[in-house]
Amino acid sequence: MLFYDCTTAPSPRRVRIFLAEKGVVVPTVQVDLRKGGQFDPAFRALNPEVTVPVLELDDGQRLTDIVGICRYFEETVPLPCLFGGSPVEKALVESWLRWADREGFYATMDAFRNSTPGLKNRALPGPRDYPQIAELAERSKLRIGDFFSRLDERLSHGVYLAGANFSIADITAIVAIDFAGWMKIVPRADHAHLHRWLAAVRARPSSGA
Ligand SMILES: N[C@@H](CCC(=O)N[C@@H](CS)C(=O)NCC(=O)O)C(=O)O
Repeated sequence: MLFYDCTTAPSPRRVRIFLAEKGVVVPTVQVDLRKGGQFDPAFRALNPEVTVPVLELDDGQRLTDIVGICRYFEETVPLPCLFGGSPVEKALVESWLRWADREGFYATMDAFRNSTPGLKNRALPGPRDYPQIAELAERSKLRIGDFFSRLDERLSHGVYLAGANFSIADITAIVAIDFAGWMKIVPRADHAHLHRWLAAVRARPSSGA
C-alpha cells in the first residue's frame, strides 16, 4: 500500500488527520504540487485527475477521492469510528460531512484558487486549465463567513459537528478553517461555540498531521 501525499496541501491533510486518529501509518510518497509534481508522466499515469491524495492498494487498485480513501480505512480499521456508529449517527455524519465539504472546503478552495496570483490559470485542480473568476473569489469569501456563522450555531447544540463524537465531518471543517486562514479569513471573536470547538479539535494530536 502506498499513499501519495503533499504535506502543504489541504486535501491530503484530511486523510492524514483521519489516519492519525485511527493510529494507522501508511508508507507515503510526497508529490510536490508547487513544483508541478502532479503533472509528472508517471503520476499522471497513476491518477489522470492529477490530484492528491491517492491511495494505491496492494492489488494495484487506486483510490483518488479523499472520502473514498477514508471510507476504506473506516472499513478496514473500524475503531475509533469516524463515520458514525448507529444508523442515525451515520446519517448525521454523512450530512455534516457533505455540508462541510460543500459550504466550507469547496467555498474556500474557490476563494483561494480564484484569487491567488500564482494560480492564474489553475482555478480548478485537474488536467484542464481554467482561468480565475474574480467575482467567484469574492462570492466564495462571503460564503466562508456564512460557513463560520452556521458552524457556530450548529456547535451551540453539541460538542462536535455531528453530535457527541468526533468524526470525519469535524476533520473536514478544521481543514477548511485552516485553509481559509491562508487568506487571513478567520472566525469572528464572538463565535464562542466555534472557538470552544476549535480549541478542542486543535488539542487533539491528529490536528498536527
Ligand atoms: N479528487 C480529489 C481532489 C483533491 C484535490 O483537489 N487535491 C488538490 C490539492 S488540495 C490537488 O491535487 N491539486 C492539484 C493542482 O492544484 O493541480 C478529492 O478527493 O476531492
